Amino acid sequence: MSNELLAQIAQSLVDGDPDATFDLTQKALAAGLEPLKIIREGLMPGMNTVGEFFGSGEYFLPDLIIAADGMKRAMEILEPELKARQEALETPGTVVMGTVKGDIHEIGKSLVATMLSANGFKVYDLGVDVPISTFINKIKETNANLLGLSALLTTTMTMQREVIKTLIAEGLRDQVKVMVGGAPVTRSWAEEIGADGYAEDAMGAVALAKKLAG
Ligand code: B1M
Repeated sequence: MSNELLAQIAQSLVDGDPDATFDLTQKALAAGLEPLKIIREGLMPGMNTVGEFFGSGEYFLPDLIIAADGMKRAMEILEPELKARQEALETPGTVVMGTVKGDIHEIGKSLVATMLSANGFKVYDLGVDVPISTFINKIKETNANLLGLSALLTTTMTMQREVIKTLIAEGLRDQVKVMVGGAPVTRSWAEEIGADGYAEDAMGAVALAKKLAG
């Protein structure tokens, strides 16, 4: 039953039916499925299939937009559930986070931000297409000890390096630990650009942030 529901959620994204994604997600929650399981085993596989179809030329931009709408609507009901499941924790740190300049992919970044705040971090989510100066100003303003940079495009990954270079130039590099992530980002890329860590997914980002916050 639960596997069937998760498969239906994935399929609803592939079919471009946001209403069905929303209804099925509600049904899955009502059936007692954990929100993280719904994301990992329903929504993510669906988005990955949509991405593959787009990559192979079978789907076009509107298909991506509709799928993203379905995922966002599902996240609207899952986010409060994710937060509600965490106990009140001592704040392990302050995170400034966003998707880098030139990149408007927001879903993964928002999921990471939600999971961090659900785990007690104070999170300043700057959104998408964030200029370097906005990251820098927010770090100065909030005295954040962590910076999260999301990039979903091979063409915008390089912005992560530019942000780190600017942190060094501004004398802020010792103040913040930098985490990077996003579909094309790898551990070796993180090392190459001098980031402090890489996480593959939102749970990995929480574990990494806890480690980096010391
Ligand atoms: Co875009 N897109 N897209 N897209 N899109 C990808 C990324 C792509 C892989 C699809 C493909 O071709 N197969 C491809 C990138 C190829 C590449 O460069 N390697 C691509 C492309 C090419 C494009 C455009 C250039 C298309 C065009 O215009 N011709 C364009 C670029 C726009 C821009 O940013 N300037 C574009 C546009 C869009 C939409 C706007 C239509 C839409 C986004 C809508 C939105 O976010 N509001 C969109 C979508 C939906 C996708 C796919 C299908 C799904 C992304 C997603 O939301 N996944 C995507 C294919 C794919 O990824 N399989 C694709 C679900 C989300 C929960 O996962 O974002 O990976 P993800 O986040 C994960 C991890 O990556 C990680 O944790 C998250 C949760 O587990 N993570 C972090 C993310 N950030 C992290 C930060 C961390 C740690 C972990 O620490 C700080």
